[in-house]
Amino acid sequence: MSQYEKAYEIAKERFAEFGVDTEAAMQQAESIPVSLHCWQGDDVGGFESGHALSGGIQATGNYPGRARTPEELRSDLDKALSLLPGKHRLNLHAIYGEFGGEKVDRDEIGVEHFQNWIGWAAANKMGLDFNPTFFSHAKADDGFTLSHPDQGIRDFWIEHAKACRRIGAEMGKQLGTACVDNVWIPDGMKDVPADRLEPRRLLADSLDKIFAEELPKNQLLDAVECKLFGIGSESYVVGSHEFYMGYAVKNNKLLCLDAGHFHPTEVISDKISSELTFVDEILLHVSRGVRWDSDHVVTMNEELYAIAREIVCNDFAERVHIGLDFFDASINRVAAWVIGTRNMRKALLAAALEPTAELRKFELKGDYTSRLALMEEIKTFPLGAVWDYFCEKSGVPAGFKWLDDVKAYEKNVIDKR
Ligand code: RNT
Ligand code: ZN
Repeated sequence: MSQYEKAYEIAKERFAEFGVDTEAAMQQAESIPVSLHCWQGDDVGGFESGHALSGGIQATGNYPGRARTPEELRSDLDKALSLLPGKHRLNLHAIYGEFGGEKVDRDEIGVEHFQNWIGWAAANKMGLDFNPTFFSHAKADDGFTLSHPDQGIRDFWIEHAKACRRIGAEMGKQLGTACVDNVWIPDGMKDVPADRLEPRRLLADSLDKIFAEELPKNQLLDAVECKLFGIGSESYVVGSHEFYMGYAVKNNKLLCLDAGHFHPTEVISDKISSELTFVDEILLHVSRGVRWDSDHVVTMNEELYAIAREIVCNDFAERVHIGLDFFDASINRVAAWVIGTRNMRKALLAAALEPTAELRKFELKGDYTSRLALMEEIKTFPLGAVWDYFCEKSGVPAGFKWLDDVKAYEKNVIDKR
């Protein structure tokens, strides 16, 4: 019996005291897909040539060795995935197509540019998710895309988004699992606008055109992502929360909640049950904002636990699509993926280990004293012992040992770039 198994046997009894079945919890935590964002691997660079990252998002830091080619990115992802327990998907942006050195503009992309990714995903038994890229492009340089006053520019981006939906549907079809295609645009203003209405009217119209083509739900799910502000759009964002909430409810789209896209004291965990009262499904961009939408690596903080428990304890796993969204260029990028994704999975496990029935019993009786007491007690329950054993059982390193693997990979592969 390994030391992890020994510790697990004791932990199992602790949890059982409160009616929690640790085996069932591990199964549940294992089965919920987490979609890894490809863009942590190369600072949101992509494989088109020539345009710097724009759109008011920023990957700061200059840690050496970012992936420069699709092969390097897939190799880094393979390394990260070998250290992650549970089920995963991969979330691609349109700029990650393989264009064979040719200039293929955004309105011309097709599934052929993503066929290698589809092959890779199939080999890894993973689904793919997708995003049109409305930034890092000359036609987005003045800060407007789908809500641009110029119809020609709007039409260009509408064509891009339509192409992406078709690509997403084809990914879903080939892989046998619906692709979530998420629309996020940077449109907004640095300073107080004179007209808040017209860009929103234009955006709604562009979205209607994009979504006009019916595509099967078992191949493609459409999501829209709101934001409060970005760099250069501090005073006004066209696609605000209210805008997309309204759009999603009216048109039965998935609403995407990014943890960094609200006021700094506002949390997305509290929004999940509200949104799901009115829309069928939502997408999450689990991220960590530090003072602003800084997209720091996800850590095990209170909000991450809260997000996971809202999903697990309300039985929302089928209706909430979990995506990650962070990009840190100041640390080893593979390690960033591993830390953030292991944390997401660990939080799901913590949620599955929660004695929810017990807590709800106290709540219904109005015994808030016991509710608080138990909530505090479980914070120091032996989650770590179950997690280590869960990793060991899943065939990935338990505890801190995964870092040795990343360090070796850094030395043998990344440092040679
Ligand atoms: C930007 C949004 C968006 C991006 C990715 C790269 O604020 O969060 O989701 O991070 O599309
Ligand atoms: Zn996001």
